[in-house]
Amino acid sequence: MKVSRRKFSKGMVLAATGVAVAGRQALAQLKGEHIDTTAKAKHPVPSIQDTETKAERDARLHWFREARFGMFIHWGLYAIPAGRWDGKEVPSTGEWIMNTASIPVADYKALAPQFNPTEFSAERVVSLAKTAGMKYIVITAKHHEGFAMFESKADPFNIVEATPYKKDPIRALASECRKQGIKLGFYYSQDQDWTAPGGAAYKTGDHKPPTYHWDPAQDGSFADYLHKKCIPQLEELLSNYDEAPAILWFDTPTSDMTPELGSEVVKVLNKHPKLIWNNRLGGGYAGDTETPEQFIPPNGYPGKDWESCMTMNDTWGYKSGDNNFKSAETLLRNLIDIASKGGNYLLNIGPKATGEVPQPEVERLEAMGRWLSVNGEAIYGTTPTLFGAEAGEFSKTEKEKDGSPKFVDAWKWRSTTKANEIYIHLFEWPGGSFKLDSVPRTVTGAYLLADGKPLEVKHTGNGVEVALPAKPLDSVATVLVLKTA
Ligand code: H79
Repeated sequence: MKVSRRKFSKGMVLAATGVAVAGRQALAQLKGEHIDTTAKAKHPVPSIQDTETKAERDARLHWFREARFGMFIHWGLYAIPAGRWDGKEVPSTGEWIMNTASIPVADYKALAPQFNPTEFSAERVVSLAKTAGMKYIVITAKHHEGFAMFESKADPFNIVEATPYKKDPIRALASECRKQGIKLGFYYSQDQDWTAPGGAAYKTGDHKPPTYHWDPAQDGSFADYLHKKCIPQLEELLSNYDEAPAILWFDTPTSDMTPELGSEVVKVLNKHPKLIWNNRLGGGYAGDTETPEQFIPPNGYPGKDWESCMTMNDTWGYKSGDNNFKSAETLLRNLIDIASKGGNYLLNIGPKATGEVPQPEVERLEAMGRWLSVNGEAIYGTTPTLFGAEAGEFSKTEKEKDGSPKFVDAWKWRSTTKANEIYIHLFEWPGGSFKLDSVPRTVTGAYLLADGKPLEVKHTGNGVEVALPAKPLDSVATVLVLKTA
């Protein structure tokens, strides 16, 4: 079946207006809303979040809170069609091509014998993440397409058994991450699986309820899929890679993941007390992290752990025709914005079917790394701004589609905090001096992080005025440090 732009648009509208209930739930989650905060009482098996103390949770999440910047990797068979099917551009993100173009299971599975990523180098990918200043990596072990990018005894549709490559890139990454001292997490699509009988499909779009499958080969029992493929593969991922995974990153829960079935997964997760897992398991489990997708929440999620996952262009999985890349400046300002609100930035790369990382992605990560090598102190291990109004304000007139007031960002500066420092990330260079009307600490000195030269500080009532040199030291963001007591 071919996809027309008109049909696709209808799917988007349905999803955007949340017509299907499960779709609405999943979209709420993408918007970062907590699904059900009273979940604790409702799920049959308590999860670690239900049973641990605050001190235990703080210890478990310590590295994640310090990290601030991670690499998402979307890599699978979808990198082969790279956004094109039957000679046409398919108008969705690359990793959704099977669903959007309604590709039958057998045709999609026929991609596996063509997958031979001989240019993949775990050493280069991990080095790239390190150069960028990233502290962790999360890679798609299995996306909605159902193809395991790891060696699996539980299901033959995997990179070792079904491709000429025959190697396990997750194993190579795990050993390289250990060597280079960076954490590794696994994305695993636990609910949607478009090639396993019984696996779910997102309950929205052009396909027909109740299953939204497009090929009878997808039909079956979700519980069977969960017990025969999902849980055994999660067990493999949790036990075959030494200290990895530090994170399990679930996605797009549907109504198929009942509290009972979700609790079957949680029994497995509970055996790994250091594991961090996100809020997308389903079944009423809140998980550890809020996961705003493709946006930065205006005020973060005060008191919660969170991570904005975002693409550099408009796709997660590689799409040959997508060159709509954000500038390194925008990406860096996003990182700073997120850090100032207490979150992490999980920034995506989409390697090609050969295993190469697209050059525009490499260049942007290298530019971010150059800034972080000078200014990282103002990002890693920081806590949120002590101010707040600098991020922007809710409009009194403009509304979002759902009727809530629209947040209008301001991009003059952001702030992050440590015990004895307030960092001011200046995007716009103020002429002569930088003024703060009110500082909730005593400022004892000031300098620019990039050169360390002392700057004159005037105390003005509750505030300060810091004399600045004529020009910024970095055109993207120059960090002013206020030493505080
Ligand atoms: O893995 C990435 C996405 O593939 C995944 N989450 C991130 C991390 C994700 N799967 N589903 N969704 C996000 C939400 C679904 C959005 C949809 Fe659509 C809108 C489905 C149908 C309309 C986007 C546009 C996908 C197909 C067309």
